[in-house]
Amino acid sequence: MPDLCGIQLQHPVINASGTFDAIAARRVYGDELLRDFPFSAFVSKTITPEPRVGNEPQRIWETPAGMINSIGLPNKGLDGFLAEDLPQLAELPVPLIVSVMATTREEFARLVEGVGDRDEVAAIELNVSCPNVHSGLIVGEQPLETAALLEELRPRTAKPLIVKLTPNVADPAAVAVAAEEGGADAVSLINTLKASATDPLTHRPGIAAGHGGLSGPAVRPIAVAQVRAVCAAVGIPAIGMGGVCDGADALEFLDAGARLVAVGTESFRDPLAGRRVAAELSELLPTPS
Ligand code: RRO
Repeated sequence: MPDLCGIQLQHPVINASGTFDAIAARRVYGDELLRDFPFSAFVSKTITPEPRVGNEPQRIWETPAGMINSIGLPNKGLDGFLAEDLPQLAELPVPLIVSVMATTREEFARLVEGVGDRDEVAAIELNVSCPNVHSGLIVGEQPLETAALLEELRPRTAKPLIVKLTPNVADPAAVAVAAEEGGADAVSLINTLKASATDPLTHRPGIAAGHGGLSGPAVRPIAVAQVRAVCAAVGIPAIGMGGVCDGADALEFLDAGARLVAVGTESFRDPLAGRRVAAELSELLPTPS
């Protein structure tokens, strides 16, 4: 059984934040979803201190072997999440990881303390890599900013802190090392790759925001390369993701050094993909003796 920062998991396949709405899925599949949950841990959609409506549509653009998104973090804010979503997510039969994002260290601290105080929460993912919020600095693009953020947050919770890394830098391993030195317990990668597309009918960007983040099978070789580089540079565990569609894809990430693998874009095509990927992966892994 894999272990992530002391959290025991039934198998190595979890979801990528923002790609599986467990509350909506429960409405569709009922308690059947809980009996055979697709993932061994659940990562929430990223929340921010205050509610956000997200970006103007068009928010998604299909590309060859992938898609570009610029959703822009729609969410209920910390108080809305704690009051409305957390009780429902706590009913899932797997550990809960809450993803948080803010634009200042103080706001990050408010999120980490607010979420970290709750027994229902097993770990916190710090999203320092969203490509779709125009707040100026993306913390995860700079090792020094990443280390400073971790040094601020580390003393504020005993819960494991996972840093979600951006692929949009020359040296993701340098950011991962900074996160580790700041006290992170794990890293997850990759978030989406900065991308754009032109609508052939309007000759304007297909995404209203002008650009967004690319995900899906198209990004997998880049993700595998970055996971390999990060795992060679840090001692903390990595959660690898980027275009995982089947068990063989998942194995690529484990072979690159990842402890766990996340399924993202594939869940939009097949909401139960996580379950299938986990089953296929277990066929490919050697049986423990
Ligand atoms: O909401 C989004 O637009 C979004 C987020 Br928070 C993220 O981390 N990565 C992404 O591709 N989209």
